[in-house]
Amino acid sequence: MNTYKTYTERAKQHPNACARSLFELMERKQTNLSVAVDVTKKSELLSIADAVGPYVCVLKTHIDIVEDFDQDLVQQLQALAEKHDFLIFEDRKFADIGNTVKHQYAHGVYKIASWAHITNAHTVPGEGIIKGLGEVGLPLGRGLLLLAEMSSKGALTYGTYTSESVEMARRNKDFVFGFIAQHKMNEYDDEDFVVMAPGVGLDVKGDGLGQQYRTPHQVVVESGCDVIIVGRGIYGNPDQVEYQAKRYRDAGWAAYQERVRASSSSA
Ligand code: S5P
Repeated sequence: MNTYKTYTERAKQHPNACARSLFELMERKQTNLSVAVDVTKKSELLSIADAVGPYVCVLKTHIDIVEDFDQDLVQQLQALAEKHDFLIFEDRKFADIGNTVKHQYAHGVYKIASWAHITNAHTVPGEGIIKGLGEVGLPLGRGLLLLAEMSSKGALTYGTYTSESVEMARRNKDFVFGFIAQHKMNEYDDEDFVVMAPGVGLDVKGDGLGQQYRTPHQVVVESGCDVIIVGRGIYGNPDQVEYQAKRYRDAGWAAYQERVRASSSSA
């Protein structure tokens, strides 16, 4: 089945509150861009977040790489999320048993669940990881993405691993609203998983460390993903952060519009 609804239509029908807010936000701001801000200084993270804020639906963090992390960083990120109207996604890639991830999500230095609207998890430990994270995240209205496919060369996330990950999502739709993946994952007419795709670049094909890049057109039109995640393509050159954010926002949105047009003309 290759028909694509608009984000607005999907917002109206989606059973998961986190997915509904995301779709509404994407349509309101006309963006399907998520920026991955993988920098190690608090001031740099905040200044990039402020510069890209107007162009993104989701700001993705790796909070544990920030050398001068403190609670004020979290408060300032939350203030920027309010100011620019974006969701915060902590790319924690949880990967342990349910009881351990529960603590990693709620406690410790970062207290991720208290500020990140979205987080993600590997499915390698089995479904207990979703149950553990859900005990913390569900009461707070948070959403979880499962890593069903990775963008890096030689990743083991394919075949049965991917299809079993989708089955886990199907059994936990109250909390899991989608995937980090490289392709659309829906198989049935009544399912609507959000796919956020990393490994997106307009100028280069890789990074020498296994990352593989595709264009927004390949990701959104050809592979049916919903959100493009772009890191170094946007913040790599400090003088071009806003210019690149706008460029990727425009490319991602044009690809989405093309997909919707193609779908409605073939319907
Ligand atoms: O399969 C994956 C999953 C993720 S979440 N491949 C990825 O690259 N990521 C993340 O996306 C990665 O951790 C980084 O934060 C971002 C890609 O960054 P870029 O600089 O290569 O665009």
